[in-house]
Amino acid sequence: MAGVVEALERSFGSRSVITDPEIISRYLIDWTGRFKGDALCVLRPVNSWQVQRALEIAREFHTPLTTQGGNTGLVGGATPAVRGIVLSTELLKGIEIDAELQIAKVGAGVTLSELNLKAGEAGLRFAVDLASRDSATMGGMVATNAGGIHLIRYGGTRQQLLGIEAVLGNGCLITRMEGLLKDNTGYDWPSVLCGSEGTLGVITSVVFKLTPMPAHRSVALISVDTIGGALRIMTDAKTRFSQLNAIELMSRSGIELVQLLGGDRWPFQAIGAFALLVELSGAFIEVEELAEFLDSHDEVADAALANDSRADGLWYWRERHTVAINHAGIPRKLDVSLPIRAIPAFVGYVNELVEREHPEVKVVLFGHLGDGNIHVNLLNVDESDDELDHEIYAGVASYGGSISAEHGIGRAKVHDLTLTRSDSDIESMKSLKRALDPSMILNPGVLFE
Ligand code: 2HG
Ligand code: ZN
Repeated sequence: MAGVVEALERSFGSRSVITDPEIISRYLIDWTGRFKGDALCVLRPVNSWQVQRALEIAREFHTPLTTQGGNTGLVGGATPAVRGIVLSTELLKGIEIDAELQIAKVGAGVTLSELNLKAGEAGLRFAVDLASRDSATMGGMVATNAGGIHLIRYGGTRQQLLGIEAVLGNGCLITRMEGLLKDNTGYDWPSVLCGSEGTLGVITSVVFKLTPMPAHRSVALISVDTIGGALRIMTDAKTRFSQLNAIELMSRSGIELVQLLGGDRWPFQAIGAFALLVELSGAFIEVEELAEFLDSHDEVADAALANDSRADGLWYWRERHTVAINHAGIPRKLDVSLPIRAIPAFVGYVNELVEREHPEVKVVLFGHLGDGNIHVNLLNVDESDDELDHEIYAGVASYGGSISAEHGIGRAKVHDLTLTRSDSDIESMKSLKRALDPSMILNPGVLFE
């Protein structure tokens, strides 16, 4: 590894290669504060040629290279597990909107908000949305196949992806930036790289489908006493409303933490065991139908409705969860998905397990109920104690779920991958890794042990 920083400086100039410990410290810790790392330097390339050259140097000096976008991933996938180079995509900017084709070509370092600001000028938007929109980058969203709050309607990031430019670990620059809606010419690199968590290559640009910006939005915040009741409201809403955009779940412990932030006031007298947030959006406003639906539903304990720009006030309660949890401590984040029918049993399993074996642990359950994705957050867990995580993941596997719904495996879940992936499955993924990253320098410690 000796000499790698000097080699990078010779190629890129010393201003692009950051070694100042104070400046690089922010690249070495994840958003939750749980994952930490170290680096020889942070490199900020401005184009794909520079990325290619950086990988060449990393290979030559056998130096690990971890790619980092907005650093909002929650499984440690962008925090270096091994001391090497951190390649930040933050200068890979550039947004081209084609309003006629409704597509966008964007640099990997463009944030979701930046893309939406530009797409909005043409009356369009990117269909995937998430609370970290001001920091999350499009390259990172592709690398993790981010899901977000609109998945029930539009699918996740993979479903929006039409093209990619990336430098693979073997040094090859792959360019598929035509943005065609149909293109069956061999292995689909966009799909292969989407969700690969930086282990196969460095994504430099992407092409996405865009979707028309809805003219209206109606949102309901609903208090519910049981998780079974929440599921019944959801099933009925799915059959009733064609403009359904999101069905999100919260529970009392999370709402209480958001309340501690001291912002808005909870709109109901008491905080019920669970709350749902339902959003409809599209060309016409459906607030009366929504009100009538909620009035007539037995499971609704309380409900508040808001339209258009006022809807953000209700979203506040859902979107502040991650920040509120971070305020309370360093959380364990178990992002899992389950067959929707199994959710009540799973919620019961988690609560009973914690009460029985780890009463000191605070459980915060929330997530994207509409697609079966529950974010199990655990507070007050000893740093070195992974037992509870494993038991919950084992429960997820026994209910036929997945140990990662939308955040990826990162460093957090490498030991649990075998719960839901067979040996031959993992071995085949490793063969792909060896073929595309033969020097094994990309994101070591991520995805595989
Ligand atoms: C969300 O849905 C994100 O808000 C973050 O996926 C989830 O903080 C979490 O556990
Ligand atoms: Zn989520």
